Amino acid sequence: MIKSEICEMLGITYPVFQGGMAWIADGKLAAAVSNGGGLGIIAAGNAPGAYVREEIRKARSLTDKPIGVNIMLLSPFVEEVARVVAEEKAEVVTTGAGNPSKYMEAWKAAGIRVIPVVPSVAMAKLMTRLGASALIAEGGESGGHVGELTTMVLVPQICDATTLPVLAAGGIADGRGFAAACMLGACGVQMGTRFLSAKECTIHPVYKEKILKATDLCTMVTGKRLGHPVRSLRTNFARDYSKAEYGGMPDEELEALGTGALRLAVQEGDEKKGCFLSGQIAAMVKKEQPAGEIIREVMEEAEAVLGEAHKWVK
Ligand code: TUI
Repeated sequence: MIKSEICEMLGITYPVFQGGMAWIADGKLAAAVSNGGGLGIIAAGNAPGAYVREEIRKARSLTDKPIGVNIMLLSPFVEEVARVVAEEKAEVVTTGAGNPSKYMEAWKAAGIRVIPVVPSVAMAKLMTRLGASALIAEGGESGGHVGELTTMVLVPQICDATTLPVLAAGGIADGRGFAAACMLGACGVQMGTRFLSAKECTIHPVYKEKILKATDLCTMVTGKRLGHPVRSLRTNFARDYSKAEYGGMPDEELEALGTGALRLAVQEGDEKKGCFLSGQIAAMVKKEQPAGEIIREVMEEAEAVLGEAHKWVK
């Protein structure tokens, strides 16, 4: 059985986090992942504090295992959500899309483990100095907001820059990816796209179907011009957005085009106006299954792959 320092630190069975996907990762999905032995993470996204509190309580009613909350630092509600997680005493806070420095003292004082996503060595060093418990090194293969570097390049550099445990994210959806992450120095992984296929993941059936039918070149990055590059499925909407982006549409109009697009994908399965966030690994997500089964399958395959690793040494 694969165990690592992050399991002991957090009291989880497997070193697998479920990504904090906005509009998607609710209390139900997070509880299913935590019950499956990983760390389930509720996404605050752009939602107000009251929503986050409700989802934490929902998760608590479904599991007695540790749970996390992901705070998207560009959210207009970031201040109140930061207070809610401290009040509700989530075991873990992960952060994305920015620098969480100003909240860290309060979270740590509330006994919360802070595990930021870091897209660069400089951010890894800063977070280490400020008392993060671990780091998530997320490469640009991931869905949603993406940094510059790939997982292959980012993970070993982050591992060299910190003494903290590092989880790898971006482009990981099976045991081979898990094993590769370990070889790069990570002690666990975070997966988002793979959990889109979980039975307990309540995205619109159109969204789930699109993930299950995805092929290798099925994603693209839009939004670079406004400073927030986002990876999503290559739909007509994404293509049109990209054309508008490079065709000189004014910033305000472009912003309006993207507003609400994620909700339309997740809740309505809207193929015309929805933005279906997805990582590049979607093509390897093949069937719907319970979250606990996903975790077991990934860990079993990882064990087999890591067990065979000696074959390379003659
Ligand atoms: O955050 C994510 N993925 C996301 S957030 C999101 S919602 C959104 N919608 C529209 C525009 C922007 C966001 C959808 N998907 N992943 C974690 C992540 N964090 N990836 C990269 C980063 C990151 C980037 C810059 C973390 C820190 C950072 O710091 C920059 C600085 O110096 O402040």
